[in-house]
Amino acid sequence: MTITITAFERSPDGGKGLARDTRVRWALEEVRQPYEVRLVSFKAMKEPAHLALHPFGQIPTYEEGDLALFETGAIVFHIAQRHAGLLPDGANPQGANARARAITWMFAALSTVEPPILDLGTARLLEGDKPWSAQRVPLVEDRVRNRLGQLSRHLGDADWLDGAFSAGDLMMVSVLLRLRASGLLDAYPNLAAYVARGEARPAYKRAFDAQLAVNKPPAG
Ligand code: GTB
Repeated sequence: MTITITAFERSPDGGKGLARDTRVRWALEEVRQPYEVRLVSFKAMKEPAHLALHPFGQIPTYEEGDLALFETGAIVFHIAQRHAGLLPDGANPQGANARARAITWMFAALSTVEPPILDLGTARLLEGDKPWSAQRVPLVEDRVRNRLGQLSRHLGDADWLDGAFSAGDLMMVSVLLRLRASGLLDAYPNLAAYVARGEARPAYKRAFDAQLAVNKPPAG
């Protein structure tokens, strides 16, 4: 069955991997599933046809036959459940536990690490002109540093969060990538190296290149 995802017709970052279709593309590339991309404008995202797929009028969405999904956590989890390569095989009790832990890291990325990172983006970009911004930004930065310190201590000198690369790492690296421009990751060399390891995966590179190609300015 054909898999179709949606992505920005024009991504605000010029297709440099920050829009969330990157993590879905990456997951599909890891499990070697071909997919099609329907590009949507900001206007089309708020129109009934797209709202029928995504009640919040956002990208990405995922369609496969009768199934339509939104939320990158649910989409990547679905891909990982359906295809081998992103979660440990849960057939035996040890594998089942490893699989549960990898899923735990997906949730940790989305519900514990991503929120302060998103807050920082909001504080810096959307609220930078508010009179209280100079007080708020350092507070949010401290919350991000707190999470990075905790994650850095857990990772130690391991390559991945829990044994082999999993959907948990895919999600965590995707979340941390959003911090690159802030410079906050630089204080945690093991996390910076972790993110670089994620980006060096051939599947990530294919996903990144495909997104960039969409956003390339026309020649001439
Ligand atoms: N929780 C949802 C998920 O994980 O799927 C969040 C989806 C989401 O935030 N989608 C954004 C969107 O559609 C695009 S990714 N926004 C349009 C809208 O809400 O109207 C967020 C994003 C966009 C662009 C950049 N960038 O260019 O730097 C970074 C992140």
